[in-house]
Amino acid sequence: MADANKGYRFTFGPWNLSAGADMFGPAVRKEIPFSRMIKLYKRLGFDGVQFHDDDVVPADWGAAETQRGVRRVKRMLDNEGLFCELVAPRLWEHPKTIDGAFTSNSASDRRYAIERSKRTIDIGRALGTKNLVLWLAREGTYIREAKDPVAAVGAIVDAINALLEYDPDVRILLEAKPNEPMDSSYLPTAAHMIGIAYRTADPSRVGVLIESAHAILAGLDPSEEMAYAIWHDKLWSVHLNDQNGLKFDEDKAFGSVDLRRAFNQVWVLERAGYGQNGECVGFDVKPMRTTKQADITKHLSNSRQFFLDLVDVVRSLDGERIEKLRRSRDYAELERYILGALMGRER
Ligand code: 3MF
Ligand code: MG
Repeated sequence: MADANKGYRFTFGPWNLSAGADMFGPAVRKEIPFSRMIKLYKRLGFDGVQFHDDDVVPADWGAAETQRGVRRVKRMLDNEGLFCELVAPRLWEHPKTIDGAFTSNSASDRRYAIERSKRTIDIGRALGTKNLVLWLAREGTYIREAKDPVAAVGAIVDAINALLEYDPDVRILLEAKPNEPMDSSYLPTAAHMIGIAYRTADPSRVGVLIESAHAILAGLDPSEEMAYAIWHDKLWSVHLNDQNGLKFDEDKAFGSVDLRRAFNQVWVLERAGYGQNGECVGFDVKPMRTTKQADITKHLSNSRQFFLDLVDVVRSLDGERIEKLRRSRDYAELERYILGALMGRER
């Protein structure tokens, strides 16, 4: 049977099915309980789930309760034939993370962040994944003088080392974002993160998850960042989505703003064999606030379908022809060929 996912494995986290609350207004749809949400994955063509620690069990639960709760979620995944791709400690909502997590000026708050990350590693292991994602949401400042930006880099490396030491099998995937919620984030791009990965206690266990919109917010082409990480063997997951210029983080459906830019990402991923070592194609997309309850999954199924359609386009291209155009330096003709293929008018 032909593989409907064309050799890729697709994932998303529960927050992708949000109820529509934003900075300016409350929820406009019903929250979908996880027990119902989990049934949607396979139906939508998805294979695995991404979790924040508190998507699995509340952050304030004690050890025994947590263990039981995690086992319950593992059983739910097993029953649906799903796997857990990654877990991420939500280090940006708790009162102890107001001033940042690993870079907070408060030593006891820094300790909280490390303990919470260790607990998240345990949750991940019980769910069958070694992948811990660190989105360093509040590691940054509203004003330069609030923290020492040089020491902050060291504090992040120290925290990563503490986690690498805590679990000799854990793999840490750093997710960069240049701003929001902070005015200015430490380690604003995937390339910054790859830089510090080499300075950790075990560089082979530190990589990145690249989100398209986060690269765009940094003024970069996501496919460029992905290619850079791939060269380092450090592109271990992605959050594909789209972003219309420099504004708030929109998490629009993949390919919905700039189809060429989406194609470039698929071109880079597909040609590099992304996914062949178990990497997943994750999406970080939000339904538009106007979306009705019944249409709540369309941004996800569309994102997956746009990705698969772009895979078809990449696979349909004539490699010989591209090589010839490269050799003759006829990039105008190469551009015509690619755009023609994207419009279904290949000539
Ligand atoms: C923030 C994000 C987050 C992270 C997620 C996992 C809602 O801009 O992109 O998604 O990806 O918290 O670290
Ligand atoms: Mg993300």
